[in-house]
Amino acid sequence: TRIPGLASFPAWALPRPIYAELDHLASEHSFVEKIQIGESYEKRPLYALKFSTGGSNRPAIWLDAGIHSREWVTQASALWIANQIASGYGSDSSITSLLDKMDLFLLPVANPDGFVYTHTSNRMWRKTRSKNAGSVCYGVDPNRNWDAGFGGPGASSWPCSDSYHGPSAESEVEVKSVADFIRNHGNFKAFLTLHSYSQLLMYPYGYKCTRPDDYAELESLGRAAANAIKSVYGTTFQVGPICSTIYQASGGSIDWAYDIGIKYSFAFELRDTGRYGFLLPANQIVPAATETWMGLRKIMEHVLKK
Ligand code: ING
Ligand code: ZN
Repeated sequence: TRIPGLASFPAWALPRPIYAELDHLASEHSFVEKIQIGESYEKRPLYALKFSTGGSNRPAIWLDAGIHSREWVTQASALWIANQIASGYGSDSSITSLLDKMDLFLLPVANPDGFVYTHTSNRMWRKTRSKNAGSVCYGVDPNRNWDAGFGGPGASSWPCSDSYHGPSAESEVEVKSVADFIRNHGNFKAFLTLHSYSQLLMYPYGYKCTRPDDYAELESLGRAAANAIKSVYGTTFQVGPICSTIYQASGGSIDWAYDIGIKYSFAFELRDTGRYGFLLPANQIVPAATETWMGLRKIMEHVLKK
């Protein structure tokens, strides 16, 4: 098989079957490359796929998954979507025109230490696994650790909380690695991130409850993407700003991306609405990934046109 069996890997190496699939995609397609954008707190590589058919520093789209480790459908969907994009170049007109003009970067396991921990110790672990000075509790919420309203409402200053914001913005190396990569690149046009669950498609802001300057465009694009999602299996996604759609939350990645000038910044919350929650059955992975891809594609088509 392409992916070595899970059983043949020690627990610390658990993301390796995913990384093997990244290698496989890179070996099969000349325009796909595996890059390392950093290293986690426990020294696991942060591997991303770079899709690029040429040019230099083309306008680019960012997509990450698994920043919250227990949201297992997101890492799996990201891998399915990577395969879809890789195999669609040259046959799917929307992927082809996108990759003829833009680059795409996909980070399928944004929090590998947490991901391993959800397999070995606590299936419900959400945060990183960094040590907190002066506390017996581990980990920082990596979606409260970005430099966007850092430490404000909707984040906790208590290290034992699941939404602990950490000692300072970008204290988590997993967050800083992505932020540095985006800043250094300098030409990102869209920042897309996958979470679960709740079936939502959200745009800024989360750290404040005011509408972003691009409200009208983001709302109508969000609705178009939700319609594309619905067209596959009838799954409904609610669309709106983070604050009014889910809750006020500071230090989130898409608020940071939007405030540094990346207009098309969206967070997806994939299936379901709570029946299974984080424990979504494996037979829903491909349907969830398929409908999510339709929504992502709608956004990517719009970004390309702009
Ligand atoms: N939900 C997200 C969270 O971090 C979110 C919602 C998205 C907040 C984007 C802020 C920015 O709480 C889950 N399920 O993690
Ligand atoms: Zn999440």
